[in-house]
Amino acid sequence: MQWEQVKDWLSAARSIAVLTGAGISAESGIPTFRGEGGLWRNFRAEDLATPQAFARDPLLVWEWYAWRRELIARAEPNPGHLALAALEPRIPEFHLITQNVDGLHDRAGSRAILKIHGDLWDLRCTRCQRQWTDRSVPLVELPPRCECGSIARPGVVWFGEGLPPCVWEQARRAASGCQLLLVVGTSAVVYPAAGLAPLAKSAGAKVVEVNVGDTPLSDLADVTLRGPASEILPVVCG
Ligand code: BJW
Ligand code: ZN
Repeated sequence: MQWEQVKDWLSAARSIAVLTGAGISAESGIPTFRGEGGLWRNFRAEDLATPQAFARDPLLVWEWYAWRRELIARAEPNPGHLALAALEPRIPEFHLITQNVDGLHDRAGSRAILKIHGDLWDLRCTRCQRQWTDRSVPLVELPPRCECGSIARPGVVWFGEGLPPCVWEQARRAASGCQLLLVVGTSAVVYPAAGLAPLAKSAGAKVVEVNVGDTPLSDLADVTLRGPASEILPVVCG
């Protein structure tokens, strides 16, 4: 059975990388970007998660983030996040690469987290570039402002922006050096993150996908486990 096979690979591997996307947090009650319920006021992520959208209407973009901050503040890590956190200390070389900005991996106890799309709780000044963390929900003012008086933006990566170079380099290295890449809950349509699985595969790693549906990676994966991450991960990582 495929689940047994993956369980064996996970317990034998000395070097594992995991790539997670919004699907791992779906069962914590956080909407994914592209599935059902992923829309906020009929906007797609591609309409809001861009520097152009923010320049045009910072309040609208901040309202989306304020809505998400409230949902996330109320959410708890689910058994999928917890299973990855429990796997980490058992593997000599373990890297968790996440596209998620919700911080649920941190709250589940994961340590080596590479946040390639940033962090929702970080803010950055659009003028002086000062960065800080603000976990208050709701935010005191929208859009939030820096001490210097200018508008702040969320500390996340939008379409058309580069990923944090150092974090991205570590993610690339983790994917190209691992024996097994576990890809969990991502539609694998957003680059460069979606390129990590082909990179791992071409470097000789096994690729295992965990997803409720098909993705462009499903054919490349050595094994695809179909179902909710919160049910599959506790079994295969256990
Ligand atoms: C479950 C489940 C359950 C549900 N259990 N599974 C090459 C080709 C084409 C385009 C490009 C390219 N290279 C770059 C681009 C442009 C662009 C891009 O990729 N566009 C495509 C959409 C076409 N990429 C970029 O712009 C990136 N930057 C870049 O490339 O810089 C270099 C550069 C700079 C300047 C000029 C030129 C090049 C940046 C991408 C940033 C993405 N940002 C966002 C927002 C982050 C902040 C925020 O959260 O607000 O990141 S967009 C959004 O999508 C977010 C996510 O991290 C990302 C991926 O989404 P994810 O996680 O996969 O979620 P979903 O909803 O798509 O999928 C959920 C999955 O879960 C589904 O498969 C479900 O089936 C599954 N699921 N429940 C298991 N219970
Ligand atoms: Zn400032």
